[in-house]
Amino acid sequence: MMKKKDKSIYIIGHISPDTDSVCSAIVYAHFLRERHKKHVIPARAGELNSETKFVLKKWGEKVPIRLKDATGKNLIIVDHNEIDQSIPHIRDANILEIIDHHRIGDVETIHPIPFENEPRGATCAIIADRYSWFRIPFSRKIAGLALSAILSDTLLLKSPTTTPKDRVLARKLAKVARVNLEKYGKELLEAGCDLINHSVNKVILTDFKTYRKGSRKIGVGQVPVIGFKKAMDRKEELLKELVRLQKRSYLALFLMVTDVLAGGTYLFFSGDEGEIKPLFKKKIEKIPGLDGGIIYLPRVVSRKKQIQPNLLKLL
Ligand SMILES: [Mn+2]
Repeated sequence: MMKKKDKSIYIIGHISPDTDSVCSAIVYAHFLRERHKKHVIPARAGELNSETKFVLKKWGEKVPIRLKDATGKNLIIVDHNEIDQSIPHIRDANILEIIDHHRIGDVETIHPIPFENEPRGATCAIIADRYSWFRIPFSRKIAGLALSAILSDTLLLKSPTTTPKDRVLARKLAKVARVNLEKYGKELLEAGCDLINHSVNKVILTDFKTYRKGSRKIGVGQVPVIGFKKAMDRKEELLKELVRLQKRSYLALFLMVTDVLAGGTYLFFSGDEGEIKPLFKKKIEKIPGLDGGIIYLPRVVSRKKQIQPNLLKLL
């Protein structure tokens, strides 16, 4: 018997999924169904973090199915456009559309496709705009999910990636979702802050991105915290694991420990200190007997806007 071809269209965000990636898939799937597109299925590219679990529970949305391989699948890609951040075999997928708010990466297609990229606070903000254009009303749940994505990615609208349009949109969504923006935003960020209590390996790799040029590869993890005490109590353990992972396959490896309420980041790094130090021009804290180091970066919260452009110089 012939195997039936999978006609479904999966909407999927990046690996190490965050709230924006997951909610973008759900909200865009809902939008497309409203536009009478059939067979659209929101998916996820990995385990959910605790913040996203909190969000889905809060708004009564079920966990999207997990996609482990892109081969032969019809995909709409949200919240990324780099092969290294996609599920395996993305080159063998049929990519139908991309919506993103990151730098233009290296995902290639055979045919021309709709590709919307805008420097906004969250991919889900770009998607929410489409509801307005097509006059599709937000249900309370969809507003709640879109709001969660925006508040998560912009750290309660405080990240420098936040645009004026995002602020207006977030206030509108909060109204429809019937939540207090500040109060709900804090609850959401707090829900994500238990990651620091997990194993050092999980702390580094849960919200993790790699960037590559040829065989040169760097990686940057980020862990949200409220107050630095727990992280700094474990700094030796964290740096040791970072050094171990870096030496295995990375030119340089970083972990941003970011205070999501007060702002500010402790950047743990492992790699060529002579190359990394000039990028930040800040004092490096060393731990005796360990390579790498720790740099305090006041007011830095955004990997994409405040860290990544600097680190890409290493490639
Ligand atoms: Mn995003």
